[in-house]
Amino acid sequence: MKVEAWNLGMLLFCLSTLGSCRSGNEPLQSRRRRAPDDIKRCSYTFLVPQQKLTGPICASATGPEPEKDRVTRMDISDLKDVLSKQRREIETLQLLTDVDSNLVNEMKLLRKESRNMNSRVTQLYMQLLHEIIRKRDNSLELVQLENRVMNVTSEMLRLASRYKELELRFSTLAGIVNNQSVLISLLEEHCMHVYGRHELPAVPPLVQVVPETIPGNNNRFTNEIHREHNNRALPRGSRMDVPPTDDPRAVPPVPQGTLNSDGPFRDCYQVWQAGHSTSGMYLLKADGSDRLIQAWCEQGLDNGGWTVFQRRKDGSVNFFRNWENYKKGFGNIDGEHWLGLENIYNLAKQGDYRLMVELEDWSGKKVYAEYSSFRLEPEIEGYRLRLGTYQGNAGDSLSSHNGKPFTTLDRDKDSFTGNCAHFHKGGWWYNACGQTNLNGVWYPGGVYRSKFQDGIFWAEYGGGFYSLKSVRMMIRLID
Ligand SMILES: [Ca+2]
Repeated sequence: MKVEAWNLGMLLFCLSTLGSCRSGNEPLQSRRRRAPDDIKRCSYTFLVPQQKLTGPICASATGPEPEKDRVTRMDISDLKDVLSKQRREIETLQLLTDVDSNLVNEMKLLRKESRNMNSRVTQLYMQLLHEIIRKRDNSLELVQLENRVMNVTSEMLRLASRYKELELRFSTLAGIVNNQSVLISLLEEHCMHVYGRHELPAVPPLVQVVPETIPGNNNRFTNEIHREHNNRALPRGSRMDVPPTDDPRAVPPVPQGTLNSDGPFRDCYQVWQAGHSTSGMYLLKADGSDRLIQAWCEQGLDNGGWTVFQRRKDGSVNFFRNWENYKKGFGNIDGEHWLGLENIYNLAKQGDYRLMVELEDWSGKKVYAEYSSFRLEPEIEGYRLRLGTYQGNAGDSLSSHNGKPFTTLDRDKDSFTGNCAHFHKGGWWYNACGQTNLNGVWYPGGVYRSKFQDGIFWAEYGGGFYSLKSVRMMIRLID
């Protein structure tokens, strides 16, 4: 029996009985040939086909044929070979797969690294950008600085040129002032001849009409030039606009700042000893006086303890006043003021005092004149001035006034034939008339133009026609 192809699950059933053995697929001729030998035998043969066998498989009722068995084994062997080969291929593929997996991991790592590198590159780029911007800003600042330096330089040059112009104008005007003084004298002499008058009102001699040295080289203007450039009005108390005053409202000095609640003290030295180291207004009551007064104590100068009795600083107070005003005092304690002759007399008679005169010119420079002792005689003696010896850097312009009584507009006690207070526009211890008056007219700008020397002048420092910017007179008990 020969089968060309086998299907899975196919079963060949051969049944042999007496006289017959049949198979559905057996050829009829074969059956006929075997009939006499197999008549009393019956056998069953089951053939189970193997999967995927391509070659022919033969079966026989007489047992397996040796040739056919060998073919089957070879096939099996072949199949095993094929299987083995396929297994190797699978293993190879497995290896390749592993390799691929490793490659994939490496690729992932590389991608991650690449991302990190990108991030780093971005960061570096930002840093670079920032650096470029910063350098550009620095360059701009440098350019601006250079521009400012150039502007300042050009401004300096402009000011230097302006200064030279002004110096030239000053020289011209100083010459005019001198010429006018001479001219005035000539005119007065001429008038005397023309009108047959042999006596003219006496005029006090002038001191240093135009000083050789003027304080503060930066302010060589006359007050007239100053007004011209600053469009300012005439100074207060000048001859033209302010007459002498005896305004009672300004008597005594009016306090405007904050008054220290402690006190009263006998003077600012006692204030200082009591531990008050701040300059300001304090209540004083001199020994032997029944009057309480307010005064400015200067605690920041030369160990403190200075009682200020006169101050000029801005022209805010008119000093062209009568005897009663000068006796009681006027002005504002924290500004321009005169403490009053009677108060100064009472304070200074309490002990041994020294006097400090502080002067400031229009360039801001301060100088001082100090006198080793200071006191006044009583009113009946006209508050005569008693001074000790001078020391300082302002020059001594006050010693020539030593021993002189006080003169005001309405009480002439000076050595001059006329009234010095009239010419100098303020009460003072005049001689005839003298080297200084710190109660004159406050002229802004320094050098001023006037027929008489009526500014705030100190002949030794600036001459008679230089009006100081600020002055103070103060006394302190000698330790
Ligand atoms: Ca006189």
